[in-house]
Amino acid sequence: MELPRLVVGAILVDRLDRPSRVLAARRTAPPALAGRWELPGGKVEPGERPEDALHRELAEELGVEVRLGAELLPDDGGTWPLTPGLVLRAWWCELTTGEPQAGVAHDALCWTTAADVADLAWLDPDRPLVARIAAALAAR
Ligand code: 9L3
Ligand code: MG
Repeated sequence: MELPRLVVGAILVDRLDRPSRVLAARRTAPPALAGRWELPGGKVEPGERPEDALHRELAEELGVEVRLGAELLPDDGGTWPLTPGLVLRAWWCELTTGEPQAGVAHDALCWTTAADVADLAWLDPDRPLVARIAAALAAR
């Protein structure tokens, strides 16, 4: 049994210390996922540190640099399930350089608040994270 492949995702907020908005990104591919919203990110390459992979993915997908904050951990302290062969880890982060631009991976970006973040058609496995994010945005 192979270890699941790691995917990293960004909880990109307007500011780490008092977040009120989080960035949602609408996928273009594959067809089964196109049109659904996600926390931007992607697969960690072999030998790559997860945090480095997240910086790389955000540069590639959105054209930005970020400062990483805390990891959003599930209640069991492990990873968030995606599909049988994939698990997700996600970090809070804020912009340090650039404004996010939709590139090839996404066809729309949206800054959402506690009031509307849950209304988007999120990827199913991102939904438990979105619930936690919405609570944090509401509690600021
Ligand atoms: N995935 C799910 N939620 C996310 C991300 C960034 C990715 N927040 C899933 C979608 C793909 C797989 O992980 O099946 C790899 O993502 P990518 O490399 O295609 O972005
Ligand atoms: Mg990606």
